[in-house]
Amino acid sequence: MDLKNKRVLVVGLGKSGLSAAMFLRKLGARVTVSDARSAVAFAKEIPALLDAGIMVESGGHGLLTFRRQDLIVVSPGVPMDTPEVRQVIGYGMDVIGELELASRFLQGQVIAITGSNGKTTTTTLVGKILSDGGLPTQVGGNIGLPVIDLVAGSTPETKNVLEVSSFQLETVVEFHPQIAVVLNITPDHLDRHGSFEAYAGAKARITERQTAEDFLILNAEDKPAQMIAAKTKAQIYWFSLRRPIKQGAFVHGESIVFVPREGAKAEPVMPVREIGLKGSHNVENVLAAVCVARLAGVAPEKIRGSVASFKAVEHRLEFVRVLNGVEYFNDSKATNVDATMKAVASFPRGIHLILGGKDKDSDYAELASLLKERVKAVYTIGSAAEKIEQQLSGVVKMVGAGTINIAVREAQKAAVPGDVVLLAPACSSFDQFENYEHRGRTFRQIVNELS
Ligand code: UMA
Repeated sequence: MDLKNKRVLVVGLGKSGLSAAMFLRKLGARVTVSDARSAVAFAKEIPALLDAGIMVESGGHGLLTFRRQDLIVVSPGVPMDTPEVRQVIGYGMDVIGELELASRFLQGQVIAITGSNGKTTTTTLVGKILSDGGLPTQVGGNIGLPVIDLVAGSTPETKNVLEVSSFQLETVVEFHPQIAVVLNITPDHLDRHGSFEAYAGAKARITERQTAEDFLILNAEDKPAQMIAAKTKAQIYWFSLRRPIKQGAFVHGESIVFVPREGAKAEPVMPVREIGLKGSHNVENVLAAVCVARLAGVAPEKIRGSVASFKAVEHRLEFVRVLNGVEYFNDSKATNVDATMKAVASFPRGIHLILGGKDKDSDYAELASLLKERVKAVYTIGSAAEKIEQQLSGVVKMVGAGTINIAVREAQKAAVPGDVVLLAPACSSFDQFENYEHRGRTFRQIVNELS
């Protein structure tokens, strides 16, 4: 892809946009970035962009800025139905995302991992197993490091382990992972995609360019994943918590086993009890990681050691502290209803649950039976509080806390030894925080200051 002297517009000046703009400029493109936020928000970035010869438009997207371009690169957070974007697509202009741009330059093997929940844990775990196994490995994508930033360090031998989101997959064209994983598909981001079908359709694009030489790893217990199986040309490896699998990984008695091809003997990999992560959803994440690692050539004994020494990723059911016999867990990354259900299901009872944030057209009533069974009280925060209180009224005790600070303090007052205080909010964080990491850090800090 020769971009020298080509006009390229980068839409959105977050992590992806900044990296994409600098990368494109190095390729000799004439780059403009456009962001809806005002210039004040970019006080740090603007001088470096101008020094690099990049034009900056802030405070909104000008329609004319979009018109005279050879290529438009949109950030994942910019919806494809943004009027300016929709209009240029209508004119037949090339509109791609940062993942697509990066994948045109990335060398080596691409291992792409998507799913509504478990992406970051599985991506981190796969990265660890492969690098412990001596393979040259890089990890990036939705996990927080734009894929563009992996290009410079990639060689034909590199294993690029990428967490990919529905937002990124929406704008792929040639993106072609040699190993793709779909962990699960449950409702999320319905405010952005419009319907569950559109969301699942975006996820399915992970396998669109795969051929019979490639591998697609799917969850045998997940119905939408089965629909993807019908569409792919890749060789399918299944994983299951509940049943034996002909080709893939499953739990057999107390152990994880892997069947390398249909008809072959199952290889023992490791006892389930050696997994140092909470919850059965994390066993699924390990099963998927085992499939990837075996397909990448890592020996079962090596996988066992890497998995056993793997600890929870920050903000994913992360243990914070125990105080007066009460355990505090930070699952700020539980940004949808399904993730919250998985977090709640990881503790038998006595849970004080902090719920709320920015709503994504979610249905919180789905939590009702699990909350009845295991949760002592819900503490609502953020702009979704009222909707949550309405949808779950009469199910469990509700405390309208408003902020995370009040929620933690109210939960501390009510909790008795043996209880758990759990931040698993089922919403995004953008109403009160910069992102879910900021929310998780705030929770941790408040908890660590409790006495
Ligand atoms: N913006 C516009 N116009 C718009 C919308 C947004 O200009 O119409 C601007 C905003 O003002 C802001 C910028 O776009 O300045 C933000 O861009 P972005 O939201 O794409 O954020 P990045 O910092 O580039 O981060 C993105 C991913 N964010 C999203 O998908 C929302 C990060 O995933 C990812 O880590 C990063 O790229 C690197 O790949 C975060 C996320 O929340 C963790 N992902 C969602 C999830 O996991 O549920 C999908």
